[in-house]
Amino acid sequence: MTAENSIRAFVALGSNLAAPEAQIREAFAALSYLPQTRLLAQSALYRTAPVGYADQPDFINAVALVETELTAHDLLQSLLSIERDFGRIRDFRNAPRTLDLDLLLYGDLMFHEAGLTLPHPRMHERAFVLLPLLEIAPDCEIPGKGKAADWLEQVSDQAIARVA
Ligand code: PH2
Ligand code: MG
Ligand code: MG
Repeated sequence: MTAENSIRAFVALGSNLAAPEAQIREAFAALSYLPQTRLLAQSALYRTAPVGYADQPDFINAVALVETELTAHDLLQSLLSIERDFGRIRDFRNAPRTLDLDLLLYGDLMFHEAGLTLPHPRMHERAFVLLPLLEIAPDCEIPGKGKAADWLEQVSDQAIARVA
């Protein structure tokens, strides 16, 4: 059942430590168990070269679409709590991680405060977000940025391959 006050939100998943493929598959399951939330779609897994801090292993990335009655803040807190359950240690910015769950879009909300910016401020610059996102939502619009598909060309230099 779809509640009247439900919102569709997209979540980016990433891992490059401790069996990343298994981390991402288990993270999809954890998202499906969130309260007041349904997992509507999950992308394939993608192997991606690190963007930014380069001296670390390749990542496995994916994107999930959920429908939720949680507020954006509560959803974010739930994602951070799943990261902790998966043993995430916050060493330094962009450090290797067992699991990173980033809230990309929460309906068409545009919002900014310390700790939460929507849409995610770097999502349109990252092939590891755009490709899995477009796989499950080809017509996706990024509020303030336009069609997600129109940003693909600008990330064509970033290495990414769908996991068989
Ligand atoms: N996450 C980052 C920085 N760089 N690169 C890849 N390939 N995948 C990621 O998930 C990723 C990254 C910050 O969260
Ligand atoms: Mg991230
Ligand atoms: Mg994060």
